[in-house]
Amino acid sequence: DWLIKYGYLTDSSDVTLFEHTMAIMNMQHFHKLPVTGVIDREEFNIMQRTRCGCPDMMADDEMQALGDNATSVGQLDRFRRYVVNRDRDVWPSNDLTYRFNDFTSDLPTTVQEEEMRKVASKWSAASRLSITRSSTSTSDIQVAFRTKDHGDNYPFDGPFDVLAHAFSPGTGLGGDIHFDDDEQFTINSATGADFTFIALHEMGHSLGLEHSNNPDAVMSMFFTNNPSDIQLHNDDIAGIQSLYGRPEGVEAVIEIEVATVPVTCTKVYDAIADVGASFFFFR
Ligand SMILES: [Ca+2]
Ligand SMILES: [Ca+2]
Ligand SMILES: [Zn+2]
Ligand SMILES: [Zn+2]
Repeated sequence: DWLIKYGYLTDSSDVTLFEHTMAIMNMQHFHKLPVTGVIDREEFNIMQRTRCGCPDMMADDEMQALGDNATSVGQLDRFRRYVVNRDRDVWPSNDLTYRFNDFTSDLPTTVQEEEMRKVASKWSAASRLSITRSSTSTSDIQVAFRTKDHGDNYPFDGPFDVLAHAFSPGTGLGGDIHFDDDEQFTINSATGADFTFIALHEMGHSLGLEHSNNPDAVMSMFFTNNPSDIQLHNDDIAGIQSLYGRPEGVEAVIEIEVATVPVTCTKVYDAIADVGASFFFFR
C-alpha cells in the first residue's frame, strides 16, 4: 500500500499492527499532522495527492530508534528540513553532465532543452556544482521519458499520481531522471504536469537530496504548478550546499524555519486514485 511504496514500511507480509501504526505515525510526523496513528481525512488527502515517485525515506537507525520507543516521535525532529540520502551519496566530481535520451511529444524539443538548461543552472548557481548538457552516453544524469514498466523495477502508473522519479548519485542508473510520459507535460500552465518544476525537483534527487518535509521547498514530495518563474527555496539551497558547499564568496543562506501549520492540500488533480475501503485497513 501507500505506506510501503513511499518508504514508511518495509514490504513484508508479517507486519504487526504495532508496526503499521508506527508507520502511520511516521507519515503523520513527516507531514506535520497530529500524530495519532490512525488514518483520517488529512492523511487520506495526502495519500491522494499527485507526487514524486521517490520514497520519503528515513535512515534505518532513525526508524529503529522510533520503533524502539513509541513515545519519542520527537527524535525525528532533525528531519524537519531538507533530507540527504541515507548513504550520503554525492558525486565525486563537481562537474556533472546531463543528457536527453529522448523527449516528450507534449512540448517542443527546444522548450524542454531550454527549461532543463535553466534547471541545471539553478542547482549550479546554488552550490559549487557545474551541471552542463552533453550528448555522450556516459553523461551522469540521463533524462528519459518512459511509461509503465521500463526496466528499472519502478514501473510508472499511467496518467496522474506518480509523475516522475530519479536516482541518487552513482554509476549506471545513478542520477538518472525518468518522467512518466503518460502525463501531459506543460509549462506555465494551470493544468497538466509542470515540466520545469518536476525537472527541478528530480534533479535535486539526482544530486543526492531526498524529500524535505518543508511543504514550501522544491524538494517537498508534492508537485504544484507554478506559472511564475520557479526558484529554489532556501531549504533546497541549504540542502545542496550541505552536500557540495557554497559557491565561492557566497554567504550561507539562513535556514528558514519550517511552517508549523499542517501541509495544505492544494490538489493539482482531483482525487482519482482507485482506493476502496480496504485502503484503511492493512491487508
Ligand atoms: Ca503517473
Ligand atoms: Ca547515470
Ligand atoms: Zn521526489
Ligand atoms: Zn524509471
